[in-house]
Amino acid sequence: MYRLYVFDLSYFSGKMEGYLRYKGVPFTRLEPSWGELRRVIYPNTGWMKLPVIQTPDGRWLQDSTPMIRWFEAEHPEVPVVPADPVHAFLSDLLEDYADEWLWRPALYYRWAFAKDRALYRRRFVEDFLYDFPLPNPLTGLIATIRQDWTYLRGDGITRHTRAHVESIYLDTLSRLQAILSSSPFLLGGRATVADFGFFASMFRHFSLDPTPSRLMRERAPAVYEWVARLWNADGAKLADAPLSAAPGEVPPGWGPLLEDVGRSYLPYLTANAAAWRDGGQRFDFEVGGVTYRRLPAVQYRAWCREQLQARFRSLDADTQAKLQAILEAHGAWAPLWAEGVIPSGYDVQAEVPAERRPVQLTALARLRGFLFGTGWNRGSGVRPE
Ligand SMILES: N[C@@H](CCC(=O)N[C@@H](CS)C(=O)NCC(=O)O)C(=O)O
Repeated sequence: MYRLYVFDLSYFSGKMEGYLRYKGVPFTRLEPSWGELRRVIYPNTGWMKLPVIQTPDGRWLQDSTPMIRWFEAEHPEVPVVPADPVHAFLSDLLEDYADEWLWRPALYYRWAFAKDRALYRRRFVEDFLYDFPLPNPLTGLIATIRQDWTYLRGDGITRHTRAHVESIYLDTLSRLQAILSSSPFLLGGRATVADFGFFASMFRHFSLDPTPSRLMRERAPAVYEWVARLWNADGAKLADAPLSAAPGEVPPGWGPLLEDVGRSYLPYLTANAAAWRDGGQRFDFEVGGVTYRRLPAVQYRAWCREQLQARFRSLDADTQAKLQAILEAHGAWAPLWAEGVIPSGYDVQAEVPAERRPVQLTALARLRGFLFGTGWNRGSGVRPE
């Protein structure tokens, strides 16, 4: 049995659990406390982040996207990567976009509004911080301040940018509503990695947190329905369900999402990777008429960009030509290659990207982990030479 470590309220945990349920891969579900996160997950992976999977032979896996690729290779039945290479690349691109670009609005809606914040202050303590050695109300207060510092103020959210952050959620809702009003999943009758990418935020944050959930129910009932459909779907029963697009075609309704990717996400990924390469901890990024200031340079996201470029280059010439035409038509070609290839150094020590090795933690790392958890970058965040 695989051992899946999750937080019940977490974005990427919901994505991973939804994926394993859909695939029919059996797993034991574990919800670690803060103490277990420090004692078990941190030394074995170098990071205090979930989801994490321990394989039956004792290996540790981390990061939902490479974990899904790992499972696709180990359990090829019920594939969620489309067979057509054009669809496969586009769904990888949307998965990555949804994973990383909806994170900021998801954290914003959870922690910026009084009702949501009060609920999650309490849930954090009851779900996993119950063994933090302070009285619960104080623990909840510290956790709230930490989320605000790390993911709101620390991620460029101010009164100047909040309308833009909200527009990312609201625009995504209308794009998904348009697709899911006439299709069970994003590419027709079966789920793909693109569905699981959007599921991360749409399930555990937007459909459940009071403020964005109300917006979803009012504006995008088909998205609300899709969240439950995906959670309940048995992929094995959908193996022959038809897709909504012929090989090589852009699936219906994906155009506006690809335009968002080209307009906002890929330029962000490039700015992030360039800041990482140049040794900066923080960088400013302008998009949609606003400037996000002092965004953290995130090594994992430099790796995401590197992976998208590598995946494109691994395709045959005919597929590359088709994809280039599609990406150009949606303004996503030039931004994919701006500044060329920027090595991330993220998984240099790993044989497979998802696999983690035990690490020696210094006393300082242990103390920092105890007080604040771990930050955006895993371990020391080794930069490539
Ligand atoms: N790249 C990772 C991200 C994992 C992640 O950010 N997990 C969040 C919960 S959704 C976490 O554990 N956060 C703890 C923290 O904020 O330190 C993935 O795809 O799984």
